[in-house]
Amino acid sequence: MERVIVFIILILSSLVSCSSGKKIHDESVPTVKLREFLTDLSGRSILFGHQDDLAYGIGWNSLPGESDVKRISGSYPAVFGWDLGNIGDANNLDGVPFDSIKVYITRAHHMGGINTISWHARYPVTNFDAWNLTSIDVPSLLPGGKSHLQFLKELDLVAAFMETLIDDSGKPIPVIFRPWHEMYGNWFWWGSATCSDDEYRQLFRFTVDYLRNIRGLTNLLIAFSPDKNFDSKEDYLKRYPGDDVVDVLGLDDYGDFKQNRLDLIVIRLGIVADLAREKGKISAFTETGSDKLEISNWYTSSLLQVLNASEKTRQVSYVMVWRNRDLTHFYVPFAGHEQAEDFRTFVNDKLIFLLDDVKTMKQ
Ligand code: BMA
Repeated sequence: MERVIVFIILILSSLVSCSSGKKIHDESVPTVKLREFLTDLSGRSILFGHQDDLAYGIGWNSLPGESDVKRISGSYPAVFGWDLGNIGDANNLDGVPFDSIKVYITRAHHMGGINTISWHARYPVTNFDAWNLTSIDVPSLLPGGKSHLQFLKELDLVAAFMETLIDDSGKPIPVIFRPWHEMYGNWFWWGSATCSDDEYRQLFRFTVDYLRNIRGLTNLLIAFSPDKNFDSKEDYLKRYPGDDVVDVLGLDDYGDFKQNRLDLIVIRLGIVADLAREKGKISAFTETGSDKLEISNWYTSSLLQVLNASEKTRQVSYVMVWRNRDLTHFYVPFAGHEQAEDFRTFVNDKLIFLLDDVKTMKQ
């Protein structure tokens, strides 16, 4: 009897601490260490990341061990970005086989890296790509809507992919999932042109609820990553789906660099950092870059300047640049590129951490 009472008390007290929002340190939850690592890092160093880093680069594709960041700096990046666009096909929207993405994610995890996954989702009803705004009806995807089952099919594909991310000892690999990004812009079907704020929040909340509570995934930290179209905390939060479904507050910003408005990026990262601190969340510069490195010495003259601008910008836990597709679309310099040395200067800065720096905790 006594045992039963103790058991009941334990259950009740755990329910109380859950409902009061207290974070419980439970090592069996796959995301616990990742969350703690990123939180501890904040204000000390900023991890550097690269989209599709292990999959291909300038002049190579599917070469085991290769990485454009490693080629030019000697180390892999600390953060590895991947995308689930065209899930259900053999290859993702940028031609990377999903089976290979799983291998890369596992490899990156075993090397001590962090994986983040975006989703340039096709519209589930027409299968048109993420940028096609024809016949969009977001409420029809939500529970009770006429296309809800088609949306569930897509989410099931995402869940099935996430479920297969298992490390060599059989444990789920934690990843930062970043769905429905750049939602204040008007270029994606979940953006401002075709989806209201309220519909957006429902779409986001349903996605996370389904993956975590219906499909039971325990390995996802969820990132909310607006584009640059906000000027205040209130603007940033217009589509915020809620503290209970978001772990990482992000920013995707390319345009302010292009227009040489470093001041605006500093303000926007400051808003993200303030909100992250108030809410007890992680902040990240989830996507950025200068395509073809058209901005001279972009890494030290632009990116490092904004990251190092203030105590707030230094709170950012990682920064990730986009992919190196080919000579007409790349963000990390390759051997012989005139900004190769500038990139090395950037990564040698004590604020910036590549994978080797995480291992040695560079001073
Ligand atoms: C864009 C470009 C596209 C790509 C898309 C999704 O920024 O790189 O070529 O298909 O991202 O990765």
